[in-house]
Amino acid sequence: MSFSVFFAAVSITAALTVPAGAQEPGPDPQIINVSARSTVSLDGIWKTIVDPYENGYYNYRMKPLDAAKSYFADNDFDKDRTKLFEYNFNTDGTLQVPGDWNTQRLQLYYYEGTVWYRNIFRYSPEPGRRVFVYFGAANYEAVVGLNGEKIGKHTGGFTPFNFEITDKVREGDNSLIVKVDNKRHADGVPTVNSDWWNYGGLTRSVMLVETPETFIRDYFVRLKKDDAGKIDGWIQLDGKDASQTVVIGIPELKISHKVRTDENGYAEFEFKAKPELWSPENPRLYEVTITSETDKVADRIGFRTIETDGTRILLNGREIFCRGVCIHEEMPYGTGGRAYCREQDLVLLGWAKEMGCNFVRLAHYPHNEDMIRAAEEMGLLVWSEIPVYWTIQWENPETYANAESQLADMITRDKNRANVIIWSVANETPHSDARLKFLSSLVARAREMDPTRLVSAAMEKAVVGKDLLTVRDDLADIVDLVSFNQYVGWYDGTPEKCDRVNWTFDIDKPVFITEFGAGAVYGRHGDRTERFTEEYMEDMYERSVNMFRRIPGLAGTTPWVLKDFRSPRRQMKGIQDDFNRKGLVSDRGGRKSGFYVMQKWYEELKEQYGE
Ligand code: GCB
Repeated sequence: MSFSVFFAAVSITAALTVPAGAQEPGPDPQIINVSARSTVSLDGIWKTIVDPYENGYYNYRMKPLDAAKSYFADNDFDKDRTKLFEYNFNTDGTLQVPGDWNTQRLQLYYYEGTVWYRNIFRYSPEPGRRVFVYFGAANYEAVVGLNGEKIGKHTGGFTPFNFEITDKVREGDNSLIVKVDNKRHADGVPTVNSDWWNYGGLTRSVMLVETPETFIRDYFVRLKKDDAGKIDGWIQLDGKDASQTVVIGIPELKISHKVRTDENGYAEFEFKAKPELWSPENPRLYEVTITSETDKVADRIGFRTIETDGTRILLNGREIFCRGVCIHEEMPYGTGGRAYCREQDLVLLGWAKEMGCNFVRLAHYPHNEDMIRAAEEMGLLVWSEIPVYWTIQWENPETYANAESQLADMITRDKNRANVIIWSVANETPHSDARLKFLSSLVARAREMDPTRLVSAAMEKAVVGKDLLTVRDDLADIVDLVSFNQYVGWYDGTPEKCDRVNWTFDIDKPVFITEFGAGAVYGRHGDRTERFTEEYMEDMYERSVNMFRRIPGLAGTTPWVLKDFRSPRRQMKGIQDDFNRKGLVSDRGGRKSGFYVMQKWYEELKEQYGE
């Protein structure tokens, strides 16, 4: 790709700046649909050591320690008191996995650094069976070790990764140790500045995934682009018996289609089919089985088309209005904390449904897999995003590689979900040539991996005249939507401004407002002009809705944000208390005034456009 060429010139300098310790190998290619496989859960209580100076990883010259001298060795002072050890997993604290550490231990509330996790699990390896250790996510960087050996490292806080441990796992007790570090980095994705809590830890489930020697690692099954009478896609096997006959079965459609994989374990397929289409009013999923000579995996897959035509978004050929809301992956009730399971996801998505949504923008990073699957079953369309947020290092090849691998991991995991219709490559990024190059490359990569969906980004508004607004961004020419965040009535003036401004667009693409909103404390009342009251919020939402009625080509809105969420940027005591208060629902579940304004408007739009 042109971008890689562009970066090749600067990569030598970058190589010199790779931090010490980065020599561990990266993970193996992602195994998809793990919940349908033979797995052993490693969730539960893990022993931990908080290590702010990374004593367990670097020596006093800040050189990475040999595994035998590091905490990966899991030496136990209690076993031999003649040896010098200055750590002991047995006597330190514990943390629940999955779960962030910030909300589990008061001392770790603001902590950004390294925590070591240890899980001792019993196992019985079987000949002919491969074993992988799979992490749903670890924020932000994880170095994994097993039985005293370092296995590898993964960077990026919101995507799954797996390492093969077939040759390392042993009969009986095994010690799995993970160094998780959530320090923010200027060259990271996201970078040092963001408006959400940097929850650290093993934030999603950890498990062993067992497979046959040659197994079905990945597949893409979808309605063929531009030919809705066919299903096409591909299959990727992993293992030494690469060339096999594989059968794609969809019993309800009486389909049983055979293909032969090549010497790399890869096969493409295409066959005629007329499935009932997935849509918000009929979230129809089919049982799909993929059976090779050595493995079998089952999934539930929906089929639909998504495209744009001028300013319209067409789902299955019919114009839709995306009645959405933005969601952070945070627990629905109580003190905050990263959400990690279906039950929590169902509450959040239930609130969106109650508001009248057919769409959710999962901000600003890939959410857990259950969130997407639950939304798919409930008939909620999804915008899925990577944390290329605000001002990241556009000229840094390492940063680009990191962003691209997060994008690829997100697409790999969720590409078979019918409800995901938009991949988003960024949020509110400042214009420059380097940024345009960076984001265009991400867009190209997303389209290359998945030609069947829309690709976009949350852009920003521009002022082009007195009270005349638009989007002026070269990125808008490249992506499929003119999607942008705007805060007229909150950051930009007061609510009456919504009555005055007009919007104009010279690009013939659907207009999509990916954010607007106002802060309010649930139950706080006052005059309509008083900030942080429900009255102010209501006024702002009512006037915003009236403004939206005048926006030509508007095809979707996702107010910011479903629920109050924790952010260290929100410091005003008594009002914010470390929460961004733009939630339509409070941190404890109270519906605020804006919720009902949106509910009413979405009811109207439902009548106009249908579900
Ligand atoms: C934005 C950001 C979002 C913030 C929000 C706010 O534009 O995209 O992440 O939380 O504004 O509340 O300021």
